[in-house]
Amino acid sequence: HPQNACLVTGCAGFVGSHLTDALLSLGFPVVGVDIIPRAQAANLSDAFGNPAFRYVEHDITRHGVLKRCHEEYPRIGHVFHLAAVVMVAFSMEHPELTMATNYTATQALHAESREAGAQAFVFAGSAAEYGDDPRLPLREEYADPQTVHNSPYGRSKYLSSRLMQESGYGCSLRFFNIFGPRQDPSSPYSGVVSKFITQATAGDELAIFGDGGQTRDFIYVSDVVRSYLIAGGVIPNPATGLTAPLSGIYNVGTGSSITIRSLAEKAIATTGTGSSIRHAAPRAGDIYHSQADISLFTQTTAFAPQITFEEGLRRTIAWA
Ligand code: UD2
Repeated sequence: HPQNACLVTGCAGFVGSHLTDALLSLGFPVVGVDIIPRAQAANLSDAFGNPAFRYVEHDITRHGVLKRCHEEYPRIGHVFHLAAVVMVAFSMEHPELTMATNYTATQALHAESREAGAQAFVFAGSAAEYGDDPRLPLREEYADPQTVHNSPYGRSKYLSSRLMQESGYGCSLRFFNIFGPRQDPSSPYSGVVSKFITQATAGDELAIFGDGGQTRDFIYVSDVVRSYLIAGGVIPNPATGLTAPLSGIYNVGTGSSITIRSLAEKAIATTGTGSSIRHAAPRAGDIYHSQADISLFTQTTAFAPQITFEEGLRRTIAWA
């Protein structure tokens, strides 16, 4: 297998860079595609030290991504497509750019990968595909053509996941709330774990939007990476012992959730800085509860998250 290269789009991002590192350490040649200039790709500092890594600065809305990557490695067997407009609020102001990036470019890369005979195609889906569905825990079939999506982001991810389902080629992993080292805390829409850790470490106030009773299903990034490796057929599926790519749509989370209030308390207790908590207005468009039903992925792959929330929090704080 080491001759069969992997493609990771969005390789400079939070999850993409961890996935890139994992593939390289398994001995795979990796072509990474990202829109940001090489000099700004700080998350890839380990990857850049590995001669099996090739970086391609490319906007995925431009045609022929795979063709360009074939100039680096002619045999790409596993495509991991993570590049996207990731900020939900930004997607509200830029619906066309979001659709072009998250859907049209996915359609093109999916078709290109299939035609080129890549054995695996794994897409980064999202819990946002369920909109505000109150039926918890969320099951894959709940997202359907009648689902009202809260954002172009959610809509674009849903339409893309359907491409994998309808064609029978490739799979979509619908991730719930991912956290861990390298998640950027600096934007107003950054993930709550990275924001709370930054605030607690600095001894600043933590701002809970609303009453803090809202819940999320948080999954640590190394568990997410393992789900990609199994789904992409690069490590054996523990349920079957076979190294074979998946097709279809699967939720990936832990299957349990915690409140934002308890997250804030844990962040303060773990950093030990004695930050206080303040309540701010609820964030517009927020959903209240979110929790994955992961039984389909668990049955298919015997997947179980290995990192507890507390352990993930400690590791993220140690990195921050
Ligand atoms: C996550 C994803 C988003 C999309 C969505 C689908 C992240 C970073 N975002 O959004 O891309 O897939 O799920 O449902 O994973 N909060 C505070 N204080 C803060 C920041 C956040 O109280 O300083 C609250 C916020 O109001 C929300 C919760 O924490 O209730 C989680 O917020 P988030 O932005 O981390 O993630 P979420 O679930 O809105």
